[in-house]
Amino acid sequence: MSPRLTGDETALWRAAAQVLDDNWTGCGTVPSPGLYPHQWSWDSAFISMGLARHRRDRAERELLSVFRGQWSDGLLPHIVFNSHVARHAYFPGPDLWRSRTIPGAPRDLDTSGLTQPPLHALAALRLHEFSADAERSRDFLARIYPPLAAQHGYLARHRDLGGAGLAAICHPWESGLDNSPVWDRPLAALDLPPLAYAPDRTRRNLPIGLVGEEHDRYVRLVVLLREARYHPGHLRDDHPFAAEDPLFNAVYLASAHALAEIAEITGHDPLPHRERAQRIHRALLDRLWDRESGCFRALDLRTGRLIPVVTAGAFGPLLDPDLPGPALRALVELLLSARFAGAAGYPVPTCDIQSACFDRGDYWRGPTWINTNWLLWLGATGHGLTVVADLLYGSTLRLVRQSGFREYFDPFDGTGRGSHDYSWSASLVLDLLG
Ligand code: 9WN
Repeated sequence: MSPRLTGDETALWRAAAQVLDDNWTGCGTVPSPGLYPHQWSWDSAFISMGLARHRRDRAERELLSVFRGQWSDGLLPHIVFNSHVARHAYFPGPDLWRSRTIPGAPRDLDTSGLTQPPLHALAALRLHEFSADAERSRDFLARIYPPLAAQHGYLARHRDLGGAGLAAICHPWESGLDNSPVWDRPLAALDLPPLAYAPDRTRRNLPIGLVGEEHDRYVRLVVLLREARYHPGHLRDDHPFAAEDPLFNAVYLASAHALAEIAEITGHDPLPHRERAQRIHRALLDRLWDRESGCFRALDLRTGRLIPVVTAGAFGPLLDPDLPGPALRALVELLLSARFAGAAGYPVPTCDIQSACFDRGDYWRGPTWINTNWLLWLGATGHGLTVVADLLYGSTLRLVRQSGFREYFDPFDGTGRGSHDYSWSASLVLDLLG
């Protein structure tokens, strides 16, 4: 804990640290005690950065343990299932994915067959930057470099479906922003045959908005992937959902830069990572920048069109250190406009407030989340946008002071929603407080 903290900040810091202690399972951290009882990939990356300020050894274990689930082709699954948790505690559990039947997937544990935004290299480098023991930290980087490089190799080899250097996602869950209105159209275009299972519409472990036909479509996409044995050829040629998302790719880009630095520190060749970062940078601008609306949008690879709705994902490329001035200025203008900053005093909501899809209470369709605001804060800080960064910093802390470490928040009055004691909300507050 930094000695510079005020009394009020110290109390907040302690409360956040307590959440992480309570959600620690012995080798990793659950996103939330009841709702998400396994280990999620990008959650662990966010969580490790808070742990770095609190329990350094756990921060490293958190990141390493998520890589236990990595497949031999480099795929880093978005869920690593805890075998001590009842199989029905979370749906979809291991029975939907059947990962152990797939050659190259781990034999000794169950995983999903999808990935999530590849934030891990960025997290690993941040752990190193805030380490008090440089030598030990270099050993950690040396250990985690090969799986990180394999993760990026997988994305470049098997997910560059558009051929320009971006990684495509094949399921809304891969975006991390599951029911974002961005995915409404591609999901609606999906054929939904009669279900082969009886959905439990009353399931308590599904967040609001995920119960119903939308969730059936999520499951349908998984069944298609599983039937194709998660084969890269299926993703390229047949899978009905394929999109290039600006937030996913901005995280990929920031992590590619981080990986180049890690390569240098650990005596590997940084050049391939730098070249990859350059390609992602170019492709983001060439393919996802929409000059007319002055922001980034997701590209539906199945229709070849940019998806019209503007969400918090549009600001993801603030994480690009080489973002050209005009694009940077346009993003800041949009961020501070009534469409995103209309919610006075609270951080950025997940959807354009003026869009017909906006819903202040529904998960990723409007509410404010700590992780997206932390990413924007990091991007703004990197560009020296101190006013924007300070706004995001102050309003994020205000939110958790008011409502605690909730999963998400009403963007107009800050009311907490979803699960309590949500790990990344706590962890990123530790990172902000420093
Ligand atoms: C599906 C764990 C995860 C986060 C995602 C968030 C939510 C899962 C769900 O919870 O997704 O992966 O059941 O809705 O959308 O970003 O990683 O916290």
